[in-house]
Amino acid sequence: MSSPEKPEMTLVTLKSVPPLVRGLVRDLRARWALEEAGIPYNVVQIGRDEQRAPPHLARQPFGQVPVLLDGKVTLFESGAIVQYVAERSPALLPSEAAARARVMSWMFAAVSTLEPAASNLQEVDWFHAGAPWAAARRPAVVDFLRLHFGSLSDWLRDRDHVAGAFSAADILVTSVLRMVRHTDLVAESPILTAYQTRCEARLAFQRAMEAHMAAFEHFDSSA
Ligand SMILES: N[C@@H](CCC(=O)N[C@@H](CS)C(=O)NCC(=O)O)C(=O)O
Repeated sequence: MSSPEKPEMTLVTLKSVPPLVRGLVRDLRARWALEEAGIPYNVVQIGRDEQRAPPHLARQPFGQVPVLLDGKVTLFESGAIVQYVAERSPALLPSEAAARARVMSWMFAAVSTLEPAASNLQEVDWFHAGAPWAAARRPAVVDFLRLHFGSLSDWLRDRDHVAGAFSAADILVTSVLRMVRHTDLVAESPILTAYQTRCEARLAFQRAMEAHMAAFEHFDSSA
C-alpha cells in the first residue's frame, strides 16, 4: 500500500524479476500514475507458476503483468491502466477536447510507436544476446530508435513535456526512455536527458520507484 488511506485499487505484478529489469517492469508506470493521481493502492505479487494458471489468464490473457483491479473493473495493458487511472485525475488527462486529444495521441505514440522500437533493442541486447542474427540486426534497430528519439527530441526542443503540462503521456514516454537505460541513446540528446530527469524528479515517480524496488526486495529476503 502506498498510502495510509484505505486502498481503492489493487495492482498485480510479479514476485521476482532479475536485477537487470528491476526499475523497468511495467507495474512501475501504473504505480507512477496512481501516485500522481493520489489513489491509494494494494499490490499483489504473483509467482511464475501463477502467471499461466487460469485465474491469472482470466484477467491477463498473455499471462503477463501488470493488471489493475478496481472493484468489478479489471484492466490489463499498462497503457490502458495508465489511461484508466488518468481519467480520475484532470492533471494527468484533461477533459477539454483539444488538450485531451494531444495527451491521448502521445500516450499512443509512447506505447505503439516508441515502445516497439525500444523493445526491439532489448530483444537483441538481452533476450538474444550472442546470437549472430542479433548482432547483424542491431545496427538497424539502433538507427530506427535514434530516428524516433531524434523526432522526440525535436518536439521537446521548446517544450517541458510532450503535451502541454505534465500528463499521463509523460509517464508513458519516460517509461519507454527508461527501457534503453543500458545504452547512451538518451544521453546522446541533452534535450531528452533533461526531459527524463525532469519527469523522474517528480515525487510521485520517486515514491513509485521506491515501492517498486522494495516489492522485489521483499521477496528476495523472504526466499
Ligand atoms: N504490452 C504489455 C506488456 C506486458 C509485459 O511485457 N509484461 C512483462 C513485465 S514488464 C511480463 O509480464 N513479463 C513476464 C512474462 O512475459 O512472462 C503491457 O504494457 O502491459
